[in-house]
Amino acid sequence: MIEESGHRLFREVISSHDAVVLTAHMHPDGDALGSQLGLAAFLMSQGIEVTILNPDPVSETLKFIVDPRHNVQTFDPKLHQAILRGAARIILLDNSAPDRLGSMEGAMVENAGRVLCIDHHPSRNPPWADMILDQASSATAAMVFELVARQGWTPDQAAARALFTGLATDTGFFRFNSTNPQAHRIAADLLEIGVDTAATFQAVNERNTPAYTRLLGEALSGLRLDAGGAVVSVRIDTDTQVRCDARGVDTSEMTTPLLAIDGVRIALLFRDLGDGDIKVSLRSKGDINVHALAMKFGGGGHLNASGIVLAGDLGQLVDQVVAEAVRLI
Ligand SMILES: [Mn+2]
Repeated sequence: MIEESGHRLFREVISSHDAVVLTAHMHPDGDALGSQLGLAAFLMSQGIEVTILNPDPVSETLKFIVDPRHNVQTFDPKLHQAILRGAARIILLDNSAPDRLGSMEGAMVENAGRVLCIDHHPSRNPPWADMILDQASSATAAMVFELVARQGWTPDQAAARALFTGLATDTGFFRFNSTNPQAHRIAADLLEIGVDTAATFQAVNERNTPAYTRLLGEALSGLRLDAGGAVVSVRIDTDTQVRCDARGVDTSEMTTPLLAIDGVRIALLFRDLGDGDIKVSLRSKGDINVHALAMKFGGGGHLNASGIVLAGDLGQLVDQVVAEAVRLI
């Protein structure tokens, strides 16, 4: 639940500015974009002009929540530096860490004195002037719903769909530990507005390409087990991605079938990004803290779901991260 001071701060911001810029973390996921679009719809309903500016473009999968009234732009220093400098208020959603802002990090830090951050991740001393933080919240979209509901606003269909997508994706469609009673209450409210849960699930999770599915098959068939079967890991090298014609696909959800193996408590997926970087997706069950594990390697995220992007050799990194994971069992 958002504290009273958070609601007051939010009211103050919306009543004192007639134009705001909204932004979120790099590679905006369902919650970053969903909370942003839901908030944008509310702000626009209050006569506030909204500019949405993100470090990276909207992914193909999430385009279904972008309705035509929103112009979601990708940050280009030449075009947008001046917009950030001139903005009376910048609202940063679903992230408080400057180093998760990608190409916008410098410009955002420079303007930190006018940033309001709304987020549910653990934070590390962020530089922003104002913050509404609630680690107990399932999603930033849930926080936005709470904030706008307090202002007496009922989301319209498109805003409800965007907020539901944020809430549903961050909770793994209400399966993850982060799911709480409030998440279900908000979901119920959004369903009453007319959100189609089956269509949302299909739009998010059932649009895989044959290339993705081929890559999934290859990845799963090479699984490695450690710690007596409690740690499972797979690696996806560049050759495999080329062979499957699946370069650049998002593989983070491939951890789901790995975590579904009986006895597994930590699932790790290593993917060579082909540019010298290795991406590691970490998932865990129960109280096993893969966030702490990710932080050891410079990554971040949540207790049960985290990520690392690190330069290095795929084989070596697998050995290092698996060894640390085994120690958590
Ligand atoms: Mn989130």
